[in-house]
Amino acid sequence: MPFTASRQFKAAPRLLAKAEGMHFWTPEGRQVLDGIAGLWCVNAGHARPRIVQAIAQQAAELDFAPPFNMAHPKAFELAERLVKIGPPGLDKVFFTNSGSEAVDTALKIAVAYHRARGEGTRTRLIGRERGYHGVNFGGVSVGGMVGNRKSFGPLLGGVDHLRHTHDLTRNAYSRGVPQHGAELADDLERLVALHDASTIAAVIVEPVAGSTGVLLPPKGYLERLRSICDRHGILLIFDEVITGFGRLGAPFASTFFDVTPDLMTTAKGITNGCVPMGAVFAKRHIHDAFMTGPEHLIEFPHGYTYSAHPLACAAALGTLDTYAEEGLLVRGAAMAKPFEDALHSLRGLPGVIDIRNIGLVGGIELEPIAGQPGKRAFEVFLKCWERGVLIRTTGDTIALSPPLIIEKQHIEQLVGTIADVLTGAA
Ligand code: PXG
Repeated sequence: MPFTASRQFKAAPRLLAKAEGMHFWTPEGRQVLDGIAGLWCVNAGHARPRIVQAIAQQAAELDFAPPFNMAHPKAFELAERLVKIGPPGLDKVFFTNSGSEAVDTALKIAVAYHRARGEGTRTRLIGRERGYHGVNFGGVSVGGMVGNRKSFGPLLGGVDHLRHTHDLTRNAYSRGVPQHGAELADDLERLVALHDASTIAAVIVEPVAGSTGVLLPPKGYLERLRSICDRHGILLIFDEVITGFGRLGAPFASTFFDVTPDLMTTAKGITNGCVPMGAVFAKRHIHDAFMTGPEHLIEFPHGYTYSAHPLACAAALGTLDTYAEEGLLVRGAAMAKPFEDALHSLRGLPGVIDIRNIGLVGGIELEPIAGQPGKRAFEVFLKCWERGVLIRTTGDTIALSPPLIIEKQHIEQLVGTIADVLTGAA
């Protein structure tokens, strides 16, 4: 099983058999509140009719169309719809089937782009400590979660990492973005001084890091990273696999922070999690740099059998319709305050050492049990599950990312259950 303690799971399996709106049901019919939108992906809630119908109709009409040398209309319709809601200037889209594939695709685009424009020495990729960019070799190489890296050999060569931005001594219990740490972006200048800008293709960061434990960018940090990249001709890639599609209360983190990357990776919420899909958004000039040479030759030798799969495109179009009809891409802004207040009410409960929040993302960091990192949070996860609430934990941080349709009573149940578990209430 993916990222699961398999023996522990086999001993006491946790199964889900049905889902609708804010809830799952187990095979025995027990209702479970979804506090994490599946895995940061079911942003509009479960089993939304427009998406269900779109997938069913598409399967009957055109189940598959080869994406090499051929195409189907919905792929272009979807790309056009996406660039309308995306950050300004990112008006070209390449489809993949997951966030991991989107990341590796974006890294390949970055390196090939510099080569196409005659700067083939720019091959180095810069990630960040504690970053998560999926599980393929490129993404793990630029990623910075040691548990995901240490077992897999030397990974990609020519990769370096910025320092992470997590700083409990200065920023504990910040509401929204932390005040301190913009200067950590200057770490990129250190890497430029070490490697020389002429060797660096791109920097990839999550605008808000999720998997590693909900780490928010310090105020001014992303702006500073953007300007250092500009100064040195380095492409800036935002990995928006979890922040895309309304998670922060704006369509993308890029929109929220008003910092525009050169490439942006997305997945998850693009289809509301219903059909696997990812997409890389690129600035037009990056796309155009490839459009040279003889016209019968392939400009970008990359892609997947299931790129722009018809079912995924149909699901994504149904998803965008649902988001638009219900204002979901900005609903997180309206719900952010009640969510923030509820989360911060946990301050002072046993074991809690920090609370972080932005939009509809919450992080509750717990003091690890000495010598047993991760155990305390995992026990909270198990107890919440027993009490009908699904949360996520990573290390000793509880990460919350509920569907964007969440109402106040769900926030109360979600946070109230965590409070009961932390205080040991029955
Ligand atoms: N980039 C980022 C920023 C992600 O969060 C990926 C890439 C990879 O996406 P795929 O579709 O290949 O899984 C992710 C995935 C969690 C959790 O609970 C987060 C992810 C996946 C599973 C669990 O934090 N993010």
